[in-house]
Amino acid sequence: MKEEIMKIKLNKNKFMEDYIENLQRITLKNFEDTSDKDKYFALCDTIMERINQEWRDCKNKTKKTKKAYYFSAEFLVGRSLGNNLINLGIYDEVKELLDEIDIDFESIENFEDDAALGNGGLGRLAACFMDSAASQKIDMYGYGVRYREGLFKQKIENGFQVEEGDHWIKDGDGWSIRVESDSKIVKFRDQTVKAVPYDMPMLGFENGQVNTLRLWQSEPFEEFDFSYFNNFQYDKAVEEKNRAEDITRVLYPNDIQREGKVLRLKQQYFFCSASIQDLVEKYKKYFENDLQFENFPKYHVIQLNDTHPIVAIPELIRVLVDENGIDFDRAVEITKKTFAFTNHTVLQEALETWPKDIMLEVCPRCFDIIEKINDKLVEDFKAKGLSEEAIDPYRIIRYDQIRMANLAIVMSISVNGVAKLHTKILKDDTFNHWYKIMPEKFNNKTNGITPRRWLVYSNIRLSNFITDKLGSDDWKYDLNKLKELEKYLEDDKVLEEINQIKYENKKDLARYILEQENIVINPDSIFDIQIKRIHEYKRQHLNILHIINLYHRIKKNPDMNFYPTTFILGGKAAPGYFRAKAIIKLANEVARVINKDPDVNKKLKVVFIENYRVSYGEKLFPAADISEQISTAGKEASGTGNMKFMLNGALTLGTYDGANIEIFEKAGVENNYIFGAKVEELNSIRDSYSPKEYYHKNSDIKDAVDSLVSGELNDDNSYMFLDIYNSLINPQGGEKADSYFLLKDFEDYKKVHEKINEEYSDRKTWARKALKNIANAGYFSSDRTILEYAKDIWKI
Ligand code: GPQ
Repeated sequence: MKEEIMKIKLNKNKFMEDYIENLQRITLKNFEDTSDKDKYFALCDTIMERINQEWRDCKNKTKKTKKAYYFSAEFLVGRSLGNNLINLGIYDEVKELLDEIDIDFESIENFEDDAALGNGGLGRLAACFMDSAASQKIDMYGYGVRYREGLFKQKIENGFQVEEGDHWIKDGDGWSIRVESDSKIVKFRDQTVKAVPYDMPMLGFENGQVNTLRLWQSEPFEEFDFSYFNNFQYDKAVEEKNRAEDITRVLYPNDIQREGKVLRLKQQYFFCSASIQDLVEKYKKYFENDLQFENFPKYHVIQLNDTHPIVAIPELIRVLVDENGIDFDRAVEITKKTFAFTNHTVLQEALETWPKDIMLEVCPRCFDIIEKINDKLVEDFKAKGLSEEAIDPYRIIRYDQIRMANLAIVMSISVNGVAKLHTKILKDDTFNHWYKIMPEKFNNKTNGITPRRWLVYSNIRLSNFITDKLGSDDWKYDLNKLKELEKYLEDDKVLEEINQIKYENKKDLARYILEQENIVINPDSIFDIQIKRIHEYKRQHLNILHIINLYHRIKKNPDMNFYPTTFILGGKAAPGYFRAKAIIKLANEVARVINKDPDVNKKLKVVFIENYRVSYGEKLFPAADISEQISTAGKEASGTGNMKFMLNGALTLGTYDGANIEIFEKAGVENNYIFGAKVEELNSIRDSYSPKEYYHKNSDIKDAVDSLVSGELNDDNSYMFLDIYNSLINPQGGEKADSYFLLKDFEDYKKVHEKINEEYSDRKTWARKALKNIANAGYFSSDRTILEYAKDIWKI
């Protein structure tokens, strides 16, 4: 690996010359008069110029080899400046150069808005995969949507979440190239639009590889209808333009939950159609003299990131049949060899089904094609002697609903889950009927994260420490090398250094939180952090209920032995998810009450981070002592935040769920804090579970739950706290009480917190556990994950 390393050679004088020139060219101002924002954009330009040649070389590679195409409705890239400099190997040099002309790198970095083109884990995984594929020199193209508005910005007003728009490119986009000439026409039943690609370079880590993330933007097919304009019908003239632009105007802000809206299917069909046309067109050009569509799968594998891009399957068939004269059965055979499907959750509400009438409204030809596939499937099952009832779970269309996952499973070479337990549940339960008849398709690919963004860039102190201790930075290319850090497990000086690094990071975070949230926190306290989308299955309310009870206990017993702790929570709720918003209000209200109480606020602090996002995460992960991963067992497919914490030396406080289990396996259960019921136990008690029993038997549970309705906490008459209370022990309208088993796990959670609180004061033992986690985080590099996809599924 190391031989291939190719930092771009930085000609410092030329870089500065170009930079100043760019700055003046784009602003028409003298250097002294340019703003920080100008300086940021000029820096983007100067970097883009430097990667242009390698990017072109990578795009125009003439080798006829198989390539992977990652189709995803979400790519949660975050900021690119720092990461690109890191991957080019010129981060320190550029920082110094800027310093010489009195430009503070950090302040111009803050002018970059996060590219928040995703909701959470699924979108961030896609971004980590782009980094890793380029870093592993795997030819993988990302295909997605260029939303004008990314995920909403979260404001906290009086403790409530308020959503604001995120027009992330209003001042420009320093990292994309508009490739007008590659535009495609996308036809819907009622409208025709132009899909214009914006290409973002995806840089490999110091290896000269530049892959492409191609994001499509919807524009009117004809810019302006002058016939209306000339007739003084201005409104009508712009109407079509708006209707076209609507398609990629905004990212749907639901994590997990799907929304059966026409516009959402339009978005999906829009980017899938443009991408498929792009591939077929290039293929035809490439193999002009020897065009055989049978060979299409020899050169293409399309990985479907969950159900969102599945409509690409009928679209490929449509393009082959309708536009290239291929016979239907042949087109189906070609398509079946091209796609692979990743599932990211077992929660039923995420498995997309589209009503027939919506699909007919958006892309009627795709419905035809799906119907044909379904008819053939049903016919085959009947020929094998299956009863109507036995066929039901396999039907792609049932009761006029199109079950996208079933379509993907039938039409793919591979179906994978994202952590061992998750894949097991897919096989045993969610897709068991499929697994029984096609076991060979099912496989696991445990998720990973890119160590460049999540350690090299965001935790410079720890990164330098590792390089220093290992005597080289080879670990950045092969994260398994971190294992060698284990030789320091008994080295007191090194353990002390680890604590010192964490302490410095905590001081940085404390400063940042004071700036951003106006809350003072103590870097000598335990930093216990839960950051992720807000969802009942992730159980932020378990965390908060525990904090409430802890607060009461400290208040009652001020001399109680207790290591000061700062609980930090952050995350966005889907705008229409009332209970998730209630959880945010609860966190803020508990923070308000506790932080102003002089009896406890030396020992206990609670912070709800406003607008948690990738760039805020980069400051939080390095500063955590405890990583809260407390989902109901079986519900979190994998989790990836858990891996970011581990890599940065936090200990996991977690349930036996998702990739937590693999973290415990690698780093040792004794070096983490495990609690709660396992999935088998929950399955066995699901029907008999009575949360009320736990409530009545355990006074701490009762204390915490009652505080939701006692008047101690104020929800400003929103009835939000009552809603949470009801969900736990007084279910309304057919809902099941405490379906995420908070009360069942509460006591165990409380005990494990007590253990943490006690053990934290043994600083040396703690550092040893942290080191054990860091040293064993290598497996969770997305380099490993992407290599597994390439080898096992893509065969490239
Ligand atoms: N995930 Cl289906 C999302 O972030 N959004 C979704 O729509 C679906 C899944 C997450 C999942 O909840 C996490 O457990 C995974 O770690 C993550 O996908 C990446 O696989």
